[in-house]
Amino acid sequence: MATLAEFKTAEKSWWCPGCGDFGVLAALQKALVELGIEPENVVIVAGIGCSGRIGNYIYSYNFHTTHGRTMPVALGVKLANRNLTVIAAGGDGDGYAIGMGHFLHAIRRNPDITYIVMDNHIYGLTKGQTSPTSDPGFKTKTTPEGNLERPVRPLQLAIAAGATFVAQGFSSNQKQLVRIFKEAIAHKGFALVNTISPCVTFNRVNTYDFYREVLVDLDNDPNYDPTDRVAAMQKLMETDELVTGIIYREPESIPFEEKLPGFRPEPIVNQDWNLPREEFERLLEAYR
Ligand SMILES: Cc1ncc(C[n+]2csc(CCOP(=O)(O)OP(=O)(O)O)c2C)c(N)n1
Ligand code: SF4
Repeated sequence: MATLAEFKTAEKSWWCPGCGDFGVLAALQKALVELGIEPENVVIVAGIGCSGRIGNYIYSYNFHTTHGRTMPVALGVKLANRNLTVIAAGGDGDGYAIGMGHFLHAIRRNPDITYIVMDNHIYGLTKGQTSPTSDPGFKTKTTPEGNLERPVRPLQLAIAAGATFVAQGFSSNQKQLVRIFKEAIAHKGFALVNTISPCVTFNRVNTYDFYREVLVDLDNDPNYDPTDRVAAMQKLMETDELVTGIIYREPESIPFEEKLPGFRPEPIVNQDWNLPREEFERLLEAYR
C-alpha cells in the first residue's frame, strides 16, 4: 500500500506561504493513502489557476488542462478507463465562471468523478480579480467600487441540478476534510466538494479567522439527515452556504458510465477494438 511520502512529488511548492491550497493538498494525499488507492490508479485533472497546481504536487497521473475545462477532460478519462480514480480540481473561477456550463452538465450526467473546487472567492493566479463567489461589495482590481453582482451559490446549484453528493470542507479543518474526501471518492457518482481555501495574498476579507467565526459544522447536528434533498436545500438557503460537512448524499446513485448502452464491465481501454474488415467497410459505407 502506498504511503503518504509516496504520494508527494519533488517539485517545490509555488503557492504563497499560508495559502489554503496546502491544506487541500495534504487532506487529499491523506485520503488517498487511507483509502489504499495506488498512485498509478489516480488521475488528477486540474484547471488553470493557483489551485490547478495541485496535480503537480501529487505523485499520480496529472492532466493540467485549459481554464474551465476540467469536467470534459475528467469525463473522457473516466469513460476510457473506469477503473481509475478520477479527481478534478480547480478554483472557483475555473469551475463557476468559465467552466459553469460544464459543471452543471457534469452533475446531470453523474459520472464517478470527484470534483474539488478550491474556493477562495477571488482569482488568485491572475493577481486578484472578482470571482463568481465573491461577496457583494467586495473591492478588487476589477471592482474598485465594490462588487455589484450577486454571488453564485454552487452548493444550491448542484443540489438543484440533481447532484448525488454535495459537501463543503474548510482547508484548515483537516480531520473533517480528509473524511469528506474519502467519502466523496468512495461515492459511486459525481461528488462535489467545495473547499473553502483562503487566498492570503489577494483576499483580506474571507480569511481563516472570518470562516472560523461563521462556519456551522453539520457534523455537530445529530438531527441533520444528509439523504434528504429538500432539507439539504433548506439548510443551504438558511445558512447562506456557510456550512461544512456532507450536505447531501444519494445512497442509490448509479454512475453515468454504468448506464451507457452496451456497458461492459471491462474498461474501454482494455477491450478489443479490432473490427473485422467487413464490419469496418460497412461502417465506412454510411459516410460515403
Ligand atoms: C481561456 C482562459 N481565459 C482566461 C485565462 C486567465 N486566467 C488564468 S487563471 C484565471 C482565474 C483564476 O482563478 P481561479 O480559477 O479561482 O483559481 P485560483 O487562482 O484562485 O486558484 C484566469 C481568468 C486563461 N488562462 N484562459
Ligand atoms: S495568490 Fe492566493 S490562491 Fe494563489 S498561491 Fe497565493 S495565496 Fe494561494
